[in-house]
Amino acid sequence: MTTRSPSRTLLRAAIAAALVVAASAADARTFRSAEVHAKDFPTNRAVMFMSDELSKATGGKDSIKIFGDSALGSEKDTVEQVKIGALDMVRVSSASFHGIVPESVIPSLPFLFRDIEHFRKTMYGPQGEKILAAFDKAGFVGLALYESGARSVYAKKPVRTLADMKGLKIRVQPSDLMVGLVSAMGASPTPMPFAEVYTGLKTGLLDAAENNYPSYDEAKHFESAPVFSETMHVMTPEVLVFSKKVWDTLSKDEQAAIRKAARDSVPYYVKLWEPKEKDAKAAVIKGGAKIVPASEIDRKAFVEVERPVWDKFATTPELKALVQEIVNAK
Ligand code: GTR
Repeated sequence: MTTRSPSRTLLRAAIAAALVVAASAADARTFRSAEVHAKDFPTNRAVMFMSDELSKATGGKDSIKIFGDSALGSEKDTVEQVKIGALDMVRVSSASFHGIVPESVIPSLPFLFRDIEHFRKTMYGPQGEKILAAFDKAGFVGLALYESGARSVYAKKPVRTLADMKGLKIRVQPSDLMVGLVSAMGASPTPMPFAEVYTGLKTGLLDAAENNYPSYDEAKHFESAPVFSETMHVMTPEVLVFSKKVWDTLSKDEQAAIRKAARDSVPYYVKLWEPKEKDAKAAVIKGGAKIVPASEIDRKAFVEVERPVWDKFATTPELKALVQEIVNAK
């Protein structure tokens, strides 16, 4: 007489269940993305939104996991990982691509944009599309640009004139353009990753840095560099890129779903960014920072010394034409 052992039935059921999980796990993809900011920062939240949209569009198959707070390294490190396909995606400042994608330099030309409207019209329009498309030949898929406000100088002392910049040891993003930009102001640039700036300022290795209000607040740079002078010298966009190596393994439908989710994250991001800038400004003032308003900056003199920087970095006829297109956009 053979009796079916209950433990064998259970085992079968368990194996069957495991196979179902394995099958869907093989199909499902969780793309890994890197980020230097903390979880609630607008760039991070925009990619979380993108992940939800992507998941909806693929019936729960694809999603994105973000490694924030520079957990996977500096922006330069993570861009290299994306290049070789060790990492699927990254959200960085487009300054991290200055040495890799020549077109990415253009929106970082000092004093290029007249205001945020001019930035939006061009960077969320045809010129932004051109810049994103240019990532392709460098082995990346450019998915979206996001505004990042204007970057300004902060130090222990106010900066109103070029004389105030003279000899200032100032941290810049690792980019030749950023080195050229602050050198033209008479300061002494030190390129270093974002995560190291807090200690650099604290120990006195640096006198100053430059960034927007939300980063100044988040990274607590105001503790050691409590005077924020609204020089507003550059409006470098953030960029979201996918690894071309990984991209080429995806189906056309998946690629389209990723592109759409990234695109749809832009208006979502802008809605978060606007109040974030205001809240961050209020928070740093509360934390003891002093603001030198834009009206007190000798902007004309700053603009003048930066003109040669445009010629130095917009070198080819194509790049010059892109600059003209942006300048002419009304
Ligand atoms: C921020 C930007 C970061 C990072 C940082 C920096 O504004 O969001 O991606 O580039 O600046 O200065 O390193």
